Amino acid sequence: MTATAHPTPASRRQPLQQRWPDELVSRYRAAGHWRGETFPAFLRERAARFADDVAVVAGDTRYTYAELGREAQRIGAGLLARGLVPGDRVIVQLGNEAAFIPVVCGLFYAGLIPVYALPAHRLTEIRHFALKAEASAYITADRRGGFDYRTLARALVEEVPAVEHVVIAGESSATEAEEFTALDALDGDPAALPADPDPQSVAFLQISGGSTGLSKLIPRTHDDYIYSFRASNEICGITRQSVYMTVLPAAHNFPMSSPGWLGALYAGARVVLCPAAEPATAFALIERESVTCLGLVPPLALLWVEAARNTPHDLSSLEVMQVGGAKLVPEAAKRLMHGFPGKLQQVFGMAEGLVNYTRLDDPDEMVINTQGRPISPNDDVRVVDDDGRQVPDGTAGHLQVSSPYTIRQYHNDAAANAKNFSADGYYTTGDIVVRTPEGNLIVQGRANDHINRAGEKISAEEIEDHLLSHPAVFDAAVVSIPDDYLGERSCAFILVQQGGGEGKKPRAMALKKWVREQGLADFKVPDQIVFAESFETTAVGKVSRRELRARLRQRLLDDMQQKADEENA
Ligand code: AMP
Ligand code: DBH
Repeated sequence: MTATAHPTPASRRQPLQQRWPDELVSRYRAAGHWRGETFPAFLRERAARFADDVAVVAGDTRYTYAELGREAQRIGAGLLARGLVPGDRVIVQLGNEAAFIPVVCGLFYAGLIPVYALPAHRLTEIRHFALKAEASAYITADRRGGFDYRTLARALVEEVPAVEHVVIAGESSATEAEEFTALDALDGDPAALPADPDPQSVAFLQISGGSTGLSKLIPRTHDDYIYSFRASNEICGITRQSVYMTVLPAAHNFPMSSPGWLGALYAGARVVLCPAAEPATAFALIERESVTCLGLVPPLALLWVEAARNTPHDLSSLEVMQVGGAKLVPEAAKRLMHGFPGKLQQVFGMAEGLVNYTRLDDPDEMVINTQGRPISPNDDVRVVDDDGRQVPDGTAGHLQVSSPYTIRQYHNDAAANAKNFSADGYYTTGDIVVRTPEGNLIVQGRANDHINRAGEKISAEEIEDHLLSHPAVFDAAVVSIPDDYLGERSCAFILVQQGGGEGKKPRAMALKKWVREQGLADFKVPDQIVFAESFETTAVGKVSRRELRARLRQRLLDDMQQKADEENA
């Protein structure tokens, strides 16, 4: 392939790496956490060992382990036959559909590096992933949920020519098949698949919710990630007899690895992909497939528990109901604990690594009041004050962690690396937590300005930048506001331009439309817009964005409280 045909030759790309200090590598190996397993090796082994067992159920499609292996190898070998080479990065943007798992497994077999996008992402995000990861290919759907991903694909290849291959899953007409490659048309010789990779090499790039600016890319290795779901299986009781249902988007780290569909495949269990999160669809599937374990974000769990009261469906197969991604308050936890069959499990995790679980045999009080404790005896968790000094148990502080499955660096992002890792390599999660004497963590809030909207993380800074690009906006501050249903919603405070030709005050709807038109995931559009007269930055000296956001937020909360008091008076 010539340099012009491939604008970023493999040799000139940012290398993929994730390295732990030698001393830790020895420790993790000696402890049996890192066993030298790789994705292609374990997938091949399961395809042979559990050949006739059902591995994946998605809509009307069922793959046995042997069929999944064949389908994944066809896709992997087919991509190599089209000119991709091991090490190339491939953006995958698919929902909970039949193609998802074979595509991801196919990339593993081919030594290609998946970059996981969510179905909600739009051009702004996908372009960012393509540039940051230096991706060569994009695998997506035709039309899903009223959105045509082929229009996104066209815009992407136009703007990022290095993305030379677009593969479309789903029904493609003949003309489209010429423009893009149809997933079904991929074909190649499985004998051409490469030898297994180094277990310490990077297997894929996960994405972070993004606390500042756009999402960061998270390189995870074979050894570290496989350890995280193998150990999760034990904690969550996943065995060959389990049926794990993926309700949240399968590309999200929680349903992928905690223990997720990967944990389920590792155990030889059955994975059910739930195409929609509403109770009617999900409950019917739970009954039909006798689902034993699934994970939800708190607002969804609360919606389900209401619906479960008088559902005609039999949910009694449920053994473990996991809730995580955002804070579950004790009152809500109590409701869930008594509203579903099986055990409630709180899960506090992050795509960067560390995952905490309440254990299935923990006392109710602990399951209700804490977000669990780390997976591993080698999870070195510390809670520190603003100056980095450790605080005693029971005192709130910043959560930091060094662990056999927590990254030591983001991909291709020196600024984020400088900001999010301590001098001795600990990842600073951005969460404010209290540790109990038993070692459980209680999430109190967070140190950085992101909005956790029903588990979807939104960077205040990213949305402010988009609002500021509107000609009538002088300044913008985006904050989180408590919301009964979502946990948190986003609110944008706007200062409009005074005078001038373009100073006409825009309407809230127009600003929301503006943000949407920047080609962003819908969940990032501000839920609420408040026009402010001033930002009252009157205090001496410069007010930080953080402080400004905190003040505006407090002002709005005070107003809301006052209104509520007046109504009650
Ligand atoms: P990300 O880095 O995008 O994977 O998001 C991980 C973040 O989600 C964590 O650092 C927490 O802020 C938040 N989070 C995940 N699970 C929980 C939970 N159970 N309770 C509170 N916050 C959570
Ligand atoms: O929110 C998350 O990112 C998350 C929550 C629970 C996660 O990545 C996980 C479990 O693995």
